[in-house]
Amino acid sequence: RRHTRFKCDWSSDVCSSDLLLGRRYMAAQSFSSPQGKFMAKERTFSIIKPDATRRNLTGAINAKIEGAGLRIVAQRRVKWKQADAKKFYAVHKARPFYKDLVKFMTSGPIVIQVLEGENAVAKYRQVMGATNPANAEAGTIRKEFAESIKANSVHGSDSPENAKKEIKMCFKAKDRKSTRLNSSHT
Ligand code: IDP
Ligand code: MG
Repeated sequence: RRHTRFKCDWSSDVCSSDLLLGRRYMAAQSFSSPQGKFMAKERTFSIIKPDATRRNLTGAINAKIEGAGLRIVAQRRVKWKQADAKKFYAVHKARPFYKDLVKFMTSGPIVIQVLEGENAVAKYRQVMGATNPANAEAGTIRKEFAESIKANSVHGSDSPENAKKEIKMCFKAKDRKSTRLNSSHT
């Protein structure tokens, strides 16, 4: 094996070897809450979309994420090429908004993230709010920040299975070559 294995404290901020080693560690990890309670840990994949980075809302959105008790364990600002967006949203290929969505997601920089916490997938969907900001609940990211049903500021995985796929798709290859995640920040 070419990668280094790092000693992992599951209550700590970042465990890079988890990301690097992939699925093996993704499933049944757990961590301690600040109160010392043993909790089931889950990860989800998040994107801060171009409409939000353009308006300098990365920090405001991250504050919502952290305020909900989710931990940002990986984060990178990137600009997607057409092929990246097409691949990521391939499930929506047949939908009438697909082309426009790909164009939007490549219109500016995005911030890709891995969020971790108890029930992270469902919790983040709740913090995001409904796809259409007009239908989103008060206090959600989309209600407060989204511009439209398309430019709705954030993406969040819709199931733990898709979270794993999306994290692998967006982080693995690049981060294997990177040392950026190779520290625990504790
Ligand atoms: P989600 O992001 O809430 O999971 P999806 O139905 O998975 O919503 O759609 C993916 C993304 O496609 C949305 O977040 C939004 O950016 C875009 N989208 C969804 N529905 C429409 C639409 O009716 N018109 C334009 N864009 C849409
Ligand atoms: Mg979706």
